[in-house]
Amino acid sequence: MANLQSELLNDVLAAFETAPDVRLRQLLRSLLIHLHGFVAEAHLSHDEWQKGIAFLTAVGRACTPDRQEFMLLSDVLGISSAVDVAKDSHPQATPGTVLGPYYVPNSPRRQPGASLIDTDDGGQRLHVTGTVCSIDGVPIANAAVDIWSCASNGLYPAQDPAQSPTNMRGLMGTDASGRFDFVVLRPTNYSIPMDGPVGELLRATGRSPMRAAHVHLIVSAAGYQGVTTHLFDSQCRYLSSDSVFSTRKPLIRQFLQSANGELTACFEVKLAPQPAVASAAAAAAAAAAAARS
Ligand code: MBD
Ligand code: FE
Repeated sequence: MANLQSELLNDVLAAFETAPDVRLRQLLRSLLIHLHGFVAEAHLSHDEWQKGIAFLTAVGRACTPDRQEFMLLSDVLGISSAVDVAKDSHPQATPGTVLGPYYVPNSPRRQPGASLIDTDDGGQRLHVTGTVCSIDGVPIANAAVDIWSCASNGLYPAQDPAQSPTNMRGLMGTDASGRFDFVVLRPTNYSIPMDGPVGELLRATGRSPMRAAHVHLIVSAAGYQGVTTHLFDSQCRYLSSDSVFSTRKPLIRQFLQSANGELTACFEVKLAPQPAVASAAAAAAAAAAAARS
C-alpha cells in the first residue's frame, strides 16, 4: 500500500476504535483492512466503484420477504460455505451446509412418517428415514428436525404460487430411539434464480447456475450443537459443480428402491455436544428447541 493509502486506513481504523463492543471492533478492523487492501491492490477506478455500488443496490432491491438475494450472493461467492467451514465443528459431527435463500421459519408440525407433499405434482416420492445421535452413537430423543425441499419443478413454494405455502415443509421430533422419517418428492437438479442481479453476475462470468439435488434439514437438540445441513442424491450429476459450493461427502446418499417399490434414503445425523461453557443464549436456544419438539 502506498503511504497515503495506509495513512488513510490508519485514520479509518482509529475512528472505529471507540466502539465499546470488542467483537464489533475486531470485525470492523479486519473487514476494513481487507476492503482497503482490495481497493489498493485492484487499483479500483471511480467507475468500477460506482458499478459495485449499483450492483449491491440492485441486490438489495431484489430482496422481498420471500426472496433473499443477498443470501444468494453470499452463496454463489462461496462465503456462506466459508462460514460453515470456519465454524470448527467436531470432525465426527454431521457437517453444516448453507441455509440458502428459501428457509421459511415456522414449518408446519408433522407426525413421524408424514408426507410433506401438500401439493402433489405427480413426481416420484422419496421416503427418508433417519436417526439423530451424538458423535459417539447415543440416540437423541426429542431432537427437532426442520425440513424443506423443492417440488418436482425445482421451485420452492415462495417461488411458485401453484404450491401451498406449506408444501414440502415440516417440523418433527425424534422418537425415543432418535428416529425420524418423512416423505417428500424426489429433489431435482435445478437452476438457482437467474432473474436477478446474482443471475446477471453468473452470466457475466460464464458460471453454471445448477445446484446439486438436495433436501434441507435443520436439526437441533437440547445440550447439543445444532446443524443446518443438506441430504444429497448420489446419482446427481452436479455434485462436483454445485453453484453454491455446499456438497460434502458425508451428506451424499444412495436412493434405493425398496421391496414395496418405494424410493428410500437413510440419513443419520450426528451432533456434537454443546461446548462446556454454555452461554445463557445457547441454553435459551436449546430450551426453545426442546419446546418446539
Ligand atoms: C437453493 O435452493 C439453495 O438451497 C441455495 C443454498 C441457494 C439457492 C437455491
Ligand atoms: Fe435449496
